[in-house]
Amino acid sequence: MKRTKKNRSIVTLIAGIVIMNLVSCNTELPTDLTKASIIPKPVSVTATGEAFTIKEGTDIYIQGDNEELKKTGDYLAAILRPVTGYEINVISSPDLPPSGSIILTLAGAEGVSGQEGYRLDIAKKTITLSATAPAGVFMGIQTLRQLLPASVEKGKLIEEPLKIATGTITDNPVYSYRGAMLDVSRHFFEVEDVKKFIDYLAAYKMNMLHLHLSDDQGWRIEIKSWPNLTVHGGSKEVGGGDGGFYTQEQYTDIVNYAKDRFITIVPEIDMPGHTNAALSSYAELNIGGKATELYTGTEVGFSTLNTKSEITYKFIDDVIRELAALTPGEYIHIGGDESHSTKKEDYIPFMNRVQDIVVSHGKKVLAWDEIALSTVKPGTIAQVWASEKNATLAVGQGAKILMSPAKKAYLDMQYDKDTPLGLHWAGYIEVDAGYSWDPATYIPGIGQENIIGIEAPLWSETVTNLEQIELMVFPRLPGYAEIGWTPWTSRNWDEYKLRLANHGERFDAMGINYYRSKLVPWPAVSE
Ligand code: TNX
Repeated sequence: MKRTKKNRSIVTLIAGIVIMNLVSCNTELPTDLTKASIIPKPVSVTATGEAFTIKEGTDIYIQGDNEELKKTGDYLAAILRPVTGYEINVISSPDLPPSGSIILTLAGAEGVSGQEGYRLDIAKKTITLSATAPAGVFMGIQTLRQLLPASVEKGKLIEEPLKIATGTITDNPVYSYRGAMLDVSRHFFEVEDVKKFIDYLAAYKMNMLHLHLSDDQGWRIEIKSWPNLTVHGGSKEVGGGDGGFYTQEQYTDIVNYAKDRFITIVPEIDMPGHTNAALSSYAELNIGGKATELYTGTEVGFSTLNTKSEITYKFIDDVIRELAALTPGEYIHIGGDESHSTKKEDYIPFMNRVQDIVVSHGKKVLAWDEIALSTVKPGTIAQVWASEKNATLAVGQGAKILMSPAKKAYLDMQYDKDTPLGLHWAGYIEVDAGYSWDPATYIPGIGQENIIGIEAPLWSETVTNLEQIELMVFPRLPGYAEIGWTPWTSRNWDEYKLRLANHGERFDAMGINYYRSKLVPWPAVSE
């Protein structure tokens, strides 16, 4: 290239921009709120160009006489205390808080819609987080958390003062159901691992955790009236290793831990297929009256309850009664998938009757999309995983849909052919493919008005521990969270991937073993 005067001035301009960027990175003064990498992307962000500093004496003020709101204050204080070394008191008081405070309030949430919506006003002297319900305040706290440096996630003392860029965020989700599923049947995961999983969902504003509690390989929830389900049926897992199960006390502990994070547990008892663990535990549930062997392989579709025997319905009624009593959430999931060993003429009356049992215990039914072959009862939700035809049939019967199409949303699908774990029967799902689809146009004729939300299931045939869970879940989970929260018209992979890249440091700080997809421009610092 000829060294003209014009060229030289372009070079000088570029050099100037590079230096300016370097300077702004080094000083680490967050002053432009619109530049923050928030996932899911909020509805509206405006910046005012200054910063709020957390100082000695910064306290959290609770306005509104509400126990749950107070708990959100404790939750925020527990994040801030170890990293600041300050006291961070949580004070319930209607009085005007002093300068330097963080205020959590159920008043004045102007322009905020829904229970999970929130408004975050960050000024130089105060932060005010307002919502119409404690759930919204909790969601706003997750945003605030992402405005702090990634190192906060280590939970260790940070010497420099913590600063947050000033401005206003108003936000609310598109869908009311935003969740993931964990299959604890094929491989069993301890309570502590489930709690970690819950923390990951909470960080990205997901609000539902579906636990796949029974399958051919293991029964994982204590049922006091049928104790052999867990004693025998929970004793193994895929590969032949020891299984495990949750006692009712442990299950309640999980439910409460989730509830404190505004997450609802949806328990699944899969039937009439995927029932070998139960069939092996009680001979009377089998068609021939003979108990099966425990199964530790990964085939599907070979087991069925005896749909023609009354003892089967007594069994289901007992199980659902105990489970419903332990579950504050509105849904019980009854599976219904891949019942290849149940005749269609038996499947239909069975699913009809089991829906009635769930309703008789005061709960609504969730089931895989095959439920559409039966009479879908009012309030039943069909979870679409494979069949668009079933989805259309379900909507035709007035049902709402939960979107979990395997080709897009299955967390057990490999990213590519080199992924060391996972399956690929529904295809490979790289991070961009998992993100770039719209639930409301995925199936022709099924729009947003028919859909309650999105769920990303993690099946565990190949996944045996938390580290492996993390590899399949991250970094795809934040994308599913954003699909559920942010309008399709505000989403775009090329912009999202930059925000996601900045979360690499957060994953590192949280100790998450994530897949470093080549499609995401991870910053060099988190290498
Ligand atoms: C299909 S998805 C299944 C599960 C398997 C999964 C593996 C569904 C309702 N049934 O039994 O674990 O594929 O990806």
